[in-house]
Amino acid sequence: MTKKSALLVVDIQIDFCPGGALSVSRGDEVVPVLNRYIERFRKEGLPVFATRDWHPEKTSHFEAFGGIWPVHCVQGSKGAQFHPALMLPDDVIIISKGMDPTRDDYSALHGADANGTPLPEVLRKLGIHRIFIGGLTTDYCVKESSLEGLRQGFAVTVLTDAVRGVDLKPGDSERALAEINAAGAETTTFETLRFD
Ligand code: VGL
Ligand code: ZN
Repeated sequence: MTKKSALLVVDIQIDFCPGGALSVSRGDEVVPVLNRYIERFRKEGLPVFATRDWHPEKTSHFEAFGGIWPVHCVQGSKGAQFHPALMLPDDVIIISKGMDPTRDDYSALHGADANGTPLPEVLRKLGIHRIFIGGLTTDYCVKESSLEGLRQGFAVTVLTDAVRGVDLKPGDSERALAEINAAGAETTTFETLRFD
């Protein structure tokens, strides 16, 4: 049932790419790969979601206010913009997340669309049963969104050729992928991509 899958492109923003405020090593390498996925999903008539980390200036997520991160992806800032090479379709559904100044929260499933509708509700309304997840970062948003998606009853496939991690501790990304697998997610690369 090809009508029931969706693509979730996670946080392909300037601040997470080389030169950005919270730069992920080789983060920009996933952009052309994700562009291929986007094209493929659109060809199948499947919806494409793009999440963005979208923080207020003051949040407990940032070092200065008790968190672990440098200031990044502040709402409306240059660094919060999508990477200029990311080719989002006209009908992309943008999901903003990380807006609560009191919560250090990474899951895209806790984000909402432009109308404020939470992502899980948007997915259910569209009849989506499986989400394919790629983007940044493997050890935070990709991991938390995958685990939360599974907990909420969605099938999850991680696009292993289209993710990169922060790796604050060496091996964090590998451990994240192992954890996501153990929780019941599937994995694919572009070459082995199947809709079912
Ligand atoms: C993320 C680090 C800091 C993410 C967000 O979305 O993966 N990582 N803020
Ligand atoms: Zn953040």
